[in-house]
Amino acid sequence: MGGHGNGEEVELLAIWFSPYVQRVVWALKMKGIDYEWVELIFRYPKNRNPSLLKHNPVTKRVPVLVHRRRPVVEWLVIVEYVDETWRNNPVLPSDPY
Ligand SMILES: N[C@@H](CCC(=O)N[C@@H](CS)C(=O)NCC(=O)O)C(=O)O
Repeated sequence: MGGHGNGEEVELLAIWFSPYVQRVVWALKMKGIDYEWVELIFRYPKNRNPSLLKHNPVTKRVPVLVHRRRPVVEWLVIVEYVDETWRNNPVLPSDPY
């Protein structure tokens, strides 16, 4: 079951140590979007997550944002997508402390 951004299903295919993934996490947080974190295992390349192969078969890299079952890839594209899709959501001020 995915998280819900404005009542819509949102999943983030991710690995915890990726700086590219973290940039997307910040964008989603700043827009107040709920999402499901889908942690992938990259240790065994031949056994990649089927969800990743399905949603990003060309580069097979994360982050991949899956919104309404449609994938968006490349972190900068995803950040733009989040900004434009939830345009009416205020950007939450970040607290540095
Ligand atoms: N150009 C991609 C880079 C993403 C990327 O390199 N992700 C790494 C994790 S930091 C990855 O998925 N590596 C898996 C692999 O190369 O097999 C973006 O902008 O999102």
